[in-house]
Amino acid sequence: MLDWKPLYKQIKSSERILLSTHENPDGDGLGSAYAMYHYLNNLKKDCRIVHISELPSEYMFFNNDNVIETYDPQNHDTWISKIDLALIFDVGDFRRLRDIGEVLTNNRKHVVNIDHHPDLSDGRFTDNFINVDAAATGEMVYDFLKSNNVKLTKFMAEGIYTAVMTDTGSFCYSNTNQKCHQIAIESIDLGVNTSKIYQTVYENRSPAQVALLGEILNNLGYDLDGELAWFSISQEMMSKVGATKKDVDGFTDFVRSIRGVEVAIMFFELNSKTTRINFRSKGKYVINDIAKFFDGGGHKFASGALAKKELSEIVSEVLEKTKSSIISQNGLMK
Ligand SMILES: [Mn+2]
Repeated sequence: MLDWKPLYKQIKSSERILLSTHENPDGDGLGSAYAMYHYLNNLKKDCRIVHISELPSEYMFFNNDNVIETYDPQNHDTWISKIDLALIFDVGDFRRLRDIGEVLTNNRKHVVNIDHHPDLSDGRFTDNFINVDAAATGEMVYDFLKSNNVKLTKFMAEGIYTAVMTDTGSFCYSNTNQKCHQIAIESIDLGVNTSKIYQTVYENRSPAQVALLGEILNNLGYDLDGELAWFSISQEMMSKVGATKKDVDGFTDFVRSIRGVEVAIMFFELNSKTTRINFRSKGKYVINDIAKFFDGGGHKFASGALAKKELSEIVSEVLEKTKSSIISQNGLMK
């Protein structure tokens, strides 16, 4: 169990507090910040949620009261220069704060990292609250609030529930624990409309996204008797169907769901020199050390990396590395 007292003290002695998460935010980062915002708001703190990316359309329900802002230097730099504290959720890597991170560093701000990703020991965080056993950062926000005997409100529960739902694949992935279900129980008790959140987040696919899924399913690669499956998304495929960057979300999980597949890998060509790699494992093989080898990181069974290499080149390197890792892990199991 983490000792949350230092964070509580820090919050108590702070007036202006910034809340943020990583670029291309997901339900966990957004929901964690949202839940914490409502707690701080109840304490009458001058707090703002400012993200580097725009709020994705499926998370618009977090913004009914217009509390979520997209970073704009003219609008935010002066305010950020005066904050007492920044709380950063689920970021994985300080660099994923982009320009917000630069402003915080340049102003020597007290920046607290609250995260369930392993610590990358980036010295730019003043304090780290890390729990790699938490299914979601939202679970950690729940722990923090509970350890301070805070009575959850419906708003806080909405944020925490969304965080846990999205990071556990709707309470299905292997990281799902008892507390996730406890959070669901409390959220329903507080009147959170859980099926509405599910629909808004997941049943909201664009036709371009489905067309892109069709393309990748026609070009899946398999190896190691079907335990390994992978696919590539080129910029050409993207423009053919009119897809955008965020349309690829969830594809790796989908490919992992194929019978017999233990590890799924996505190669996503961001431009001619950069490829994003996503690794997903069903749990038989650990894959974050492979991501680490390519300068990335993440959880044991869900990780990623950003390679400064062109698509075709990195595909063969990663496949080779992954195959030898799976074979050696198999050897250890015997
Ligand atoms: Mn997360």
